[in-house]
Amino acid sequence: SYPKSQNIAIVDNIGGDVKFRSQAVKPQRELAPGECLVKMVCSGACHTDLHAVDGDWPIPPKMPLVGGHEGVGHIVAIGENTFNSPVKVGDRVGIKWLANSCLNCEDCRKGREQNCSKAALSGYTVDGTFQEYVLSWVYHVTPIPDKLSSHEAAPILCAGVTTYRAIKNSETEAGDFIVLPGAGGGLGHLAVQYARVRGLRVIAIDTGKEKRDLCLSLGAEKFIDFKTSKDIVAEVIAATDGKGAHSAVVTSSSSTGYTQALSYLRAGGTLMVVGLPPDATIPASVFFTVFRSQKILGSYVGNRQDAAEALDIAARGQVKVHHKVVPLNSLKNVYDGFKAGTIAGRIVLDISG
Ligand code: 8ID
Ligand code: ZN
Repeated sequence: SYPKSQNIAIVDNIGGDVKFRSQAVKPQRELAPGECLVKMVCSGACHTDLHAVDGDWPIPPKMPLVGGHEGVGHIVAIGENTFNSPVKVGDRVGIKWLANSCLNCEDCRKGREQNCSKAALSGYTVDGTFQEYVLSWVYHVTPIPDKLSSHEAAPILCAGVTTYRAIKNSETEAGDFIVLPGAGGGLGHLAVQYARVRGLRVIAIDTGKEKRDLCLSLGAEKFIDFKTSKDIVAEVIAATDGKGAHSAVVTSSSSTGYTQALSYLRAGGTLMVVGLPPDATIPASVFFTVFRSQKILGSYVGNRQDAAEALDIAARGQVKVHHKVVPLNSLKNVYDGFKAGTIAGRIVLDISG
């Protein structure tokens, strides 16, 4: 059993302030087959949550909106007549960006659940994890390995899964060079580590002493400060035996992170498009894309298998989330931190102890 009402963090309209109020929780008897209710312990805050509040992407979010898509909690109820549930009441599970999908269309069958036309997106098209009780779906919640604390697991559910998949698909091998613009942020600092797990040589790009120290401590072999560097392309080329990098995974939330990427990749190199700055384009020369055999690949979060793999690597201690824990009611300060670019690693919001 669980209470009839709960505390939520909600935004009423695009660009609006975060408000905290109480709202009814869906009663057990009203849960549809396949639905479950998860009592949140904590949730990471992703830059995407700020894009949603600002409404700066081409596809608008629902409003009013409870944001959040990196949550961990315990299942407190499952809809009656749920067929073959992979989880049970009491299980600790994660809620990621992809809250639900049909599992039967061509995209789902091919493992690209993210592209399902019926996908439900946490904290975007359905209410997300910045609340005490989240309505979710048993076939899509992510079991959390016992060895990981909830606070360490939460950011893996978006930042971890996304960078794990992007690096896995970056067409690189051990010993190759990978450039990571945005390396000091939430996605980026996990990208540094997932890249190291694969034996890649990391060139981190971001700004400021805190992010520099973080990236170098996580195993980047070079850090380039995008605010003070006079020539980012030349610095990357010099750091990569004069030939350029094999891949770049851009997790910068500003379009400038993409500007030089194709110029510092070597022939045959792969640009992984991950960061989602508003109104951004990737200007690529047709001639040089062909002449240098370069690839540009969009990479969108990850499927259930990517989530299991990314969590397993973290549970074995090979990737650690650098995080600060604050209460849910500091969400507005977190958004200010994203705007100012002052968050190194991730912030995890405590929802209930
Ligand atoms: O599935 C996806 N593709 C996906 C999943 C999750 C998040 C995409 N995202 C998107 C977010 O919507 C956001 O646009 O990835 C971007 C990064 O999310 P984040 O890691 O949560 O944001 P952050 O912690 O603010 O990190 C961004 C970093 O970029 C740096 C900033 O200093 C910050 O550390 N940065 C910027 I702004 N401009 C840069 C530049 N020109 C830069 N780093 C290098 N070069
Ligand atoms: Zn995210």
